[in-house]
Amino acid sequence: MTTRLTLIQGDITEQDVDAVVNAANSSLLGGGGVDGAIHRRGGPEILAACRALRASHYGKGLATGQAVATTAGRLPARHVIHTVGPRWSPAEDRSELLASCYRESLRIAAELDARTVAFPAISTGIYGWPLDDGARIAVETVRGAVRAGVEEVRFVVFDERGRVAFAAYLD
Ligand code: AR6
Repeated sequence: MTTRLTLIQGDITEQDVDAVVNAANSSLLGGGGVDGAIHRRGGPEILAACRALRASHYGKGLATGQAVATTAGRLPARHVIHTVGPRWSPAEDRSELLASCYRESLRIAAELDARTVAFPAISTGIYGWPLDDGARIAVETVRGAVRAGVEEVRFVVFDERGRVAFAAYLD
């Protein structure tokens, strides 16, 4: 079975998929951008689940490049997979950490038997990663890491710039 890679311009919180990936930070306790939108729209159940993770296995928070799942609360999705992208650095190549976010999130999606997974353009907002490079890493990594059972990986971009950046690698 082949995994379809699709592209949608819109709001990731509105996606009717099995799992939505959150561009979180290591605290797991919320923030701006995608993270803020997911917690606002998903409601307090997600934050409660994140607090429980911090109180158990993730006392020091979630490391960059790793991923962990919680309930999706009131979102249309069933699961939120929180992953921590690297901040862009002009001095250091952190591409492998960004690729790891996509790989680890897909691994967890497969563990959850998710057939449809929506990804934002991790690190390309508040964390400052150049959009074009972020799109390239996203698409190349997902192509190389498709998992049995995952039928669709949907890249959800906020604006036209994002759409153009991802379309260049998906065509
Ligand atoms: N739906 C789809 N894409 C969105 C949405 C949305 N609702 N909102 C923003 N984007 P960002 P990061 C796009 O900043 O760079 C938070 O404070 C946005 O245009 O959400 O990984 C966390 O807590 C950009 O292209 O994530 C962390 O501290 C992309 O999603 C930090 O920000 C990612 O932007 C993570 O920063």
